[in-house]
Amino acid sequence: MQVVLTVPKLACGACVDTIAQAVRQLDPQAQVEGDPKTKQVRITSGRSVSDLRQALTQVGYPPA
Ligand SMILES: [Cu+2]
Repeated sequence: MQVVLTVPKLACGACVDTIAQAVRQLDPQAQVEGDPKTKQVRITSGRSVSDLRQALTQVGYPPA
């Protein structure tokens, strides 16, 4: 499943790394791409959208 979340606080590559680590704790095989310009994070994983949203919120990047 692929999901695109808008993350207003996504500002740089380090933010993307933090988000990617959080997602991989849920799903080690997840693919995570983030673009600080568009504030969009594209996640490919087997986890539900609500699990992913919660993981991002827990590390300080709540999706819009
Ligand atoms: Cu950053």
